[in-house]
Amino acid sequence: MNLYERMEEVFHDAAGAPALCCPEGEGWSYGRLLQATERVAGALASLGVGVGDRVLVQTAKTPQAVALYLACLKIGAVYAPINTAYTAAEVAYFLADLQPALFVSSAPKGSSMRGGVSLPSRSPSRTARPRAAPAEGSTGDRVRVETLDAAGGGSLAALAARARPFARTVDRAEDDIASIIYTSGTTGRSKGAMLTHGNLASNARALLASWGWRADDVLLHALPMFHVHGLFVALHCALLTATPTIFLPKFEVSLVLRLLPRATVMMGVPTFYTRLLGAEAFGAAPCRNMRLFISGSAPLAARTFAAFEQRTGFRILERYGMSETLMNTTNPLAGERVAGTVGFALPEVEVRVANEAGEPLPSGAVGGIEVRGPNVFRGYWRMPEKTREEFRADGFFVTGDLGALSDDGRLTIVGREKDVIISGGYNVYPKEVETILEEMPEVAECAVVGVPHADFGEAVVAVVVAEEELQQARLDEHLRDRLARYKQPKRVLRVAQLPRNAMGKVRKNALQDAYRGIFRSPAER
Ligand code: MLC
Ligand code: AMP
Repeated sequence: MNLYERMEEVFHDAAGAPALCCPEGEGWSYGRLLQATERVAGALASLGVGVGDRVLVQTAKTPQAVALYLACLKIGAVYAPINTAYTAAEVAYFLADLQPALFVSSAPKGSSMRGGVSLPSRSPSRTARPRAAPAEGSTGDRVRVETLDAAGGGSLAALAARARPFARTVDRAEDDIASIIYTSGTTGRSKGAMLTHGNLASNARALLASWGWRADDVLLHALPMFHVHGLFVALHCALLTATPTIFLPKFEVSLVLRLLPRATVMMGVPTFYTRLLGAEAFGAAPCRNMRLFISGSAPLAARTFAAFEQRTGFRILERYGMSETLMNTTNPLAGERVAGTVGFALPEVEVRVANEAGEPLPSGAVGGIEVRGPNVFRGYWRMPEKTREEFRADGFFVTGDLGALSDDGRLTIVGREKDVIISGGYNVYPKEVETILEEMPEVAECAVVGVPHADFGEAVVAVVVAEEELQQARLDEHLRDRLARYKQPKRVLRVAQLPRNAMGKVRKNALQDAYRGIFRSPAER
């Protein structure tokens, strides 16, 4: 039941076929990926990483990083990737929460983490940083740190080159954990969603069938590899069929335009599509070999869907998922793709819209979206209470999204119950940003909201009560080491007081209404 066992079978059969085609540097065949995975697995084993051990990973997107993911699966370790934009203070939280056996970082040699970092306690202060440790290796409360850099080098790569290949793939049961994906928590504390080998395998099967994956498909992969979209949804489709992936380090319009003619499928967040539409050279010509454009992670605006169809002739296929459940619904490959809807439940997945008590509502009614099936995660890492709170007695998971089902089972998402901003496909939790801003002595109080933004869909805006206007330099200095750049407010607005309801709660809707035009040109307002 180890997911890697399935991959290994197809890799062997396709050893000479292209696996990861990089625009710069050499491409990797499936045979090379197989060998690299065995060597990295050997390196991990030589470091004492074994079954059930967590490996925290914050590295650039490279073929070596793919081999590291696969090696973790192979040896039964738990792969826990995190955003490369996180600061040292943010990383300290993950180290403390995950208690990993190994941290693989892209930090260059000689950086403060060389040789290991002290493991912070499980509830470090928000600003705790990993402290440099003098000696190599990890013992006791120290975490071993190895590096994997953007050029494919680093201490882990060097170890792998010398390591004895680890040939065996460790047996795993369906409900053994393969990966922990951190999703930010509404209280400001990130929660680790535990995904099992069974979750990953069943969801990949459902997607391959629903999207009619073909032996001659070529995936254009420009998503980051630390979220379920780029890592599981996209990569698994290609790996489990041993089809080639055009593997880009990041999304860049000019690179995508150049390589799109070689691809048949692309997956992206809506920002990918709005940025492509913003390029004059983009049209039907570069899409000549494409068969499918897929969008997810954030709402795809109906106007983007329409503009894309007009420019290219393609109707983007929108699907809906989340870290805790992988993919839940998809618009059909063959039937009508309706803009503004996220389609039908995937095979074996049950989706319902329910009231606050978890009672299903009739079609057309708006309520909470709940999901049950082999795709749904096992729970939050070391947070049994949080896990219990978000599951119904009958096993449905409460997603925190709001929606309605049509008579024939098509889902439309209409909003979110959870206080989260989705900016360019990244989730930003207002609470986390508010807490950090309120640490500034000049900020009496603040509220963070998402407002419409042409590029990111939503942008983070902070509304602060402060004696004086906040100096940009002070803000930058305060936020630099505490908060990943993409979470930092794109605009900070000072007000005399925040609007509150009778209960004293900040009326965030009123703030969103007041500022919904700030990123629009006067003509759009
Ligand atoms: C980058 N920046 C962002 C941002 N990404 N700001 C807000 N929101 C974002 N998403 C900021 C940087 O901090 C920097 O700020 C500036 O933009 C340029 O940085 P960059 O690295 O050059 O950005 P760019 O390459 O343009 O990235 C934009 C992007 C990227 C949209 C291509 O964010 C991206 O790849 N997003 C995909 C996220 C994703 O994979 N989500 C899936 C989650 S899984 P400054 O000020 O320093 O210039 C999930 C489940 C599901 O949701 O259903 O799939
Ligand atoms: P994450 O926690 O990063 O996995 O983000 C998951 C969230 O992204 C979901 O709960 C939704 O709110 C949102 N999401 C994913 N796909 C879509 C979509 N197609 N339309 C609207 N929201 C989406």
